[in-house]
Amino acid sequence: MSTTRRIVVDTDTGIDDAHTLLYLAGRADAEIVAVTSVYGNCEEEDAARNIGYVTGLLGLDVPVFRGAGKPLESAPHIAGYVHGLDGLGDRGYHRPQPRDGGEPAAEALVRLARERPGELDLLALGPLTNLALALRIDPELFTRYRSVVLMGGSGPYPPPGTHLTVDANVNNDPAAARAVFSAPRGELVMVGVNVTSVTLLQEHAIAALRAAGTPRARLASEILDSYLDFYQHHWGRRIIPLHDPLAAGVLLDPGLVTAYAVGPVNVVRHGPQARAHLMRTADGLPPAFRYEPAPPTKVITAVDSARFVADFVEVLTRP
Ligand SMILES: [Ca+2]
Repeated sequence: MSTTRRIVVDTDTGIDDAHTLLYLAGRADAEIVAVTSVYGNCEEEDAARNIGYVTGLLGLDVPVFRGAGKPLESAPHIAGYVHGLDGLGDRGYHRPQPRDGGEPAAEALVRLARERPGELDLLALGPLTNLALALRIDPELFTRYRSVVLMGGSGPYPPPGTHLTVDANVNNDPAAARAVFSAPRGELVMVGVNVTSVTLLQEHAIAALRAAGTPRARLASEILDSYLDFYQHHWGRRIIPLHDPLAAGVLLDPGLVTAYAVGPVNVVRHGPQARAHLMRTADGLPPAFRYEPAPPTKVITAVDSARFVADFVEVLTRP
């Protein structure tokens, strides 16, 4: 049996999404079957252009299906101050529209899974709008994927006193996230900011990317500047979290996961911000309030960050 994971990537192609496509393309055990675009880090049109730009640089002939331009129930909030207005750090790249796959992203997500049941993995790296729209067409959609792995959510409730990080993917479209976390599934894996924001590409790793000179490493480091400008205000250092790449790493190598919990995930509001939490405290207990029942999600609570970051740098700097 082949150990290659055949992956459909749903992406709001900003900087860490581009890093993820570069990483997947460099892994011998991954095949990108199709890519669907969604607004989020940038406008949907820019996400599609960025998918075309990155796959073109890699020489990949992958169908691209255009997806949602806004959340289910509200206007999009585009974080141009994080990823640049164009999603790739405003480097002025020539980014023609990729050839259109010929059907909307939601329909493509359904068709691909029905054509190859149990064979494909779905990796969701943006707001969950396309997935929610696909679930309206086929409520059993997730059961047709080998697994669904998403970058999003915030893990269990954190220990009291912990700084709360908001995850843009859930916060951008809480209604879509609600639909996703309540849908029937085979395996749904949540790789949330509780683990991605502590999986850091530090100064020496960024220097290694800049020094490598390979096309993959060059693009990966060129687009970092606006991201570093933003994140330096978090830690006082020019380092970044590998949000989306870690989700790809967990999909390809579940051995990276050193701890996880399984249970219902609800989308909850803290003031203006929405978060997806496992309905468990940091001690593994149910929360003190009533919550909605939901099918079990595998919620990652710890990973071997050092091993993942080393692999990420190795793959991107390989000649
Ligand atoms: Ca993303």
